[in-house]
Amino acid sequence: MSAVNLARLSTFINFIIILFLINSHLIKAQDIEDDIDDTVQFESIKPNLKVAEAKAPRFLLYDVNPGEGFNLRRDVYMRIAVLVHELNKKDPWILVLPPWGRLYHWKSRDIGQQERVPWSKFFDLPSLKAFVPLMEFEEFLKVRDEPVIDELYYLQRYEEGWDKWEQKIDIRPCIENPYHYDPETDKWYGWFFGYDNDVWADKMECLSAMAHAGFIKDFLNKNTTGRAIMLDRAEVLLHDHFGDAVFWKARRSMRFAKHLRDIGDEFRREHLDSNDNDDVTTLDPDWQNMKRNHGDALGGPYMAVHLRRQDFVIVRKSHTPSLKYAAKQIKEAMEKTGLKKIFIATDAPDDEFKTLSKNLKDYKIYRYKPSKEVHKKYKDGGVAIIDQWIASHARHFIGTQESTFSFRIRDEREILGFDPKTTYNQFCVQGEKECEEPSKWLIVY
Ligand code: GFB
Repeated sequence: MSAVNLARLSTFINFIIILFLINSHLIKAQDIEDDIDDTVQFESIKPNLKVAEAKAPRFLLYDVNPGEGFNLRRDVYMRIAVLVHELNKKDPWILVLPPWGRLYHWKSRDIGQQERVPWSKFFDLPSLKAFVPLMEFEEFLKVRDEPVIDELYYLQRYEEGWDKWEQKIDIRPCIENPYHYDPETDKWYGWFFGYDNDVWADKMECLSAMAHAGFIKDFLNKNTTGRAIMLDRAEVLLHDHFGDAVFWKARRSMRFAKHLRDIGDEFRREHLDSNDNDDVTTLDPDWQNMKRNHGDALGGPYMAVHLRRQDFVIVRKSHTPSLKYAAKQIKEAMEKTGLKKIFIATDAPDDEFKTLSKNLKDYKIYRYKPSKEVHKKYKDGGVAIIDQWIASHARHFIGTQESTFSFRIRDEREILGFDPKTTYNQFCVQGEKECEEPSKWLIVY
């Protein structure tokens, strides 16, 4: 064989070895069902080459009390996302996003099913993934051999109550239990995000908890061995550090899906003379690079209010103003700011909206109403996000006391860089003694 051919042969053999190495490593990386302590080594090919100490990731699933609304659920997501972020400092864990569904406030009946809704319908997944490793539930089902959750823990309070708040968690008899055991199959069944009997748990226990989310880390690391662990009633766990830089990273990563932002932006342009250039609200493509100072954002030339009605009128009666009194407060703020247009985000039925509008005759009032097509495609959740997006870009904002829907608009405005004076305003109830500014949770980087 000539020297040239020998050199060619040697290059070819090297190429095959590299291909083999890359391929073995890729297969290993994809094989997330492998044993936890697998080590990827290639001693037989090249002595001393240790590619990685690969641990197969575990999965953390969670769910929330069925009665809770969309924005409270977003808050619980942040607690769990921070927990998974912390878990990943030691071992690889993947957060499995609970599909949206069965929400009490999603009442539209003519837009098809509002269950098993993936997060990508509402949020930008690459942005979420930049904070914590995660996947949709459907993806989780694909990577599992069987649709099984190895260990399910139903969080609950301590039945005996407590005198002193201290962090603790204990396996306890269930106070209530929405899951049922089938002795024939030896499996636990339940609602499971609308997947019902298509998914099951091998083991189910109740866990009394009085703790911040991070406190459960040790329990997960030491007391569980399954690959997929689910925490139901995750709202029982509190924020580790509400309002710190990690909290805000999790919050900043919750960017709304572009298709919803685009619809909101179009409404701003068409009806409210508002665009990012003039309003100084342009988003950096990557949230991790976006850092705004208070007062950087100007906002569109309109005032936005979030007026929560429906169940609030009954359960938060003492903090929910009458329509007439709400209109009076809007008028006062319009006079103060000199703005002429009002954007109203509300869950009020049409007749209440008419009453409110009658009391605001001197101003141009706007409410976002989706086309049938948009409503069907993006559901009640998508419409709520579009409302929040438009309200977040207003020059002045007034929210409803104690509504997490209003809280999320305020955080969005923090991210965009609004002056807190334009953000932390809320409706008062006539004669209410303690109606002050809402608590300020200013952004921290
Ligand atoms: O988001 P959320 O947890 O806020 O629940 P609160 C309120 C839901 O009502 C929203 C609809 O997710 C929407 O589906 N909604 C409210 C709105 N305001 C608007 C709006 O301006 N526009 C649109 N399109 N939809 C808590 C609940 O609600 O209120 C609790 O989380 C409980 O479960 C409590 O019901 C009384 O914090 O306001």
